[in-house]
Amino acid sequence: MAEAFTNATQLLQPFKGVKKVTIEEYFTSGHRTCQGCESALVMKLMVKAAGPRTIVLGATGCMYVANTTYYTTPWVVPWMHTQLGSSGSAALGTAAGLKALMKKGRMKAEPINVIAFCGDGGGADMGLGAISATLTHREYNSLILLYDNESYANTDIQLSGSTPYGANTTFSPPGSVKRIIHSRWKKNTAGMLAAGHPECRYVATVDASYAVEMMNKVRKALSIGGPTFIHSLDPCPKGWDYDPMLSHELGELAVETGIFPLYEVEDGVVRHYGKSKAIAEGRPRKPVREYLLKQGRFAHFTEEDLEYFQAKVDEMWMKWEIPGVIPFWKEKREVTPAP
Ligand SMILES: Cc1ncc(C[n+]2csc(CCOP(=O)(O)OP(=O)(O)O)c2C)c(N)n1
Ligand code: SF4
Ligand SMILES: [Mg+2]
Repeated sequence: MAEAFTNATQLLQPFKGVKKVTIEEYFTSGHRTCQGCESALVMKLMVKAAGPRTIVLGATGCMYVANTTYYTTPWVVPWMHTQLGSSGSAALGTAAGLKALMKKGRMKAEPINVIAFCGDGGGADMGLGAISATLTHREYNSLILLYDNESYANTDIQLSGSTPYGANTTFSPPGSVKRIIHSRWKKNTAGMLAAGHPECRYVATVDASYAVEMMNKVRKALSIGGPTFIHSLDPCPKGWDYDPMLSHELGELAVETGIFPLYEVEDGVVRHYGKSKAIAEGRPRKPVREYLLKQGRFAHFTEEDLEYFQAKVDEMWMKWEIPGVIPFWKEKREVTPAP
């Protein structure tokens, strides 16, 4: 049976517009996420894009806990929980296990999608080493999707390495003596993983406000083979403190202000997408205040804080070696502020 073994992937063609998206759902009712939870939408779109021959592995966090409460679950495909920092290990182990079973003839040789998801706490912080290791193994096909709600949300909104500068979290409440408790800039997780993993053929950023683009990036990641990585920015009404009806709008504003660039790195080639492409080509960005001031977690910001945030985002687009993707610059360049 060894001859029957194949390392092929499913060839998932992109959806050509919203009307061509398949109607079958593999993440259905039965979850208990908050109203307006964008991460739940990301799960739904992710597995819709992948289709039924898929195994989903979920690290601890909201998308594990709220999706498997008291023997209920919205998952229609096979699903397994893994430890908070082990999305990478689960992806690699499952892909290797499937390969071994198929090679030995213990199961039918066919391409099965392996997707492991993690939150920003689990992926950008605790499980970064395991993700990095997985991205070095070209012989195993898997996708790791990091859903970034910018906090350890499930345990009541503690700050992570992905929390934006200045945000109010349970670990960084603004005080009367010190207003900005969290004074570190957010990690550049996708850029870091793309730049440092030559065996990984595909890294992308997504935002569920641009749903078809998001699903097509998932399909590309699963089709291309080897280990791949996607970073999704997910508005979280509870942690970001806004009316749930604003989730979609905030997802758009994160891109339109240039705070969250949409791009992919495929075999070393960087492509900006949609509004991020226009911004990279010189189109003006919306001021960051339009995004920040819609969220209670930035309600304590003064003009000075807004200016600092704006200057850092300006730097991403005006100074970085590859705008919005790879930092570092060779020489001093003037920064043109947003209008
Ligand atoms: C090793 C370990 N430390 C701490 C916890 C407690 N814990 C469970 S979920 C969670 C938050 C995870 O945050 P993130 O990965 O960002 O996912 P989110 O809850 O935001 O969806 C924490 C700290 C745990 N389960 N395991
Ligand atoms: S806390 Fe945020 S990420 Fe968690 S279920 Fe609620 S909206 Fe979703
Ligand atoms: Mg989180």
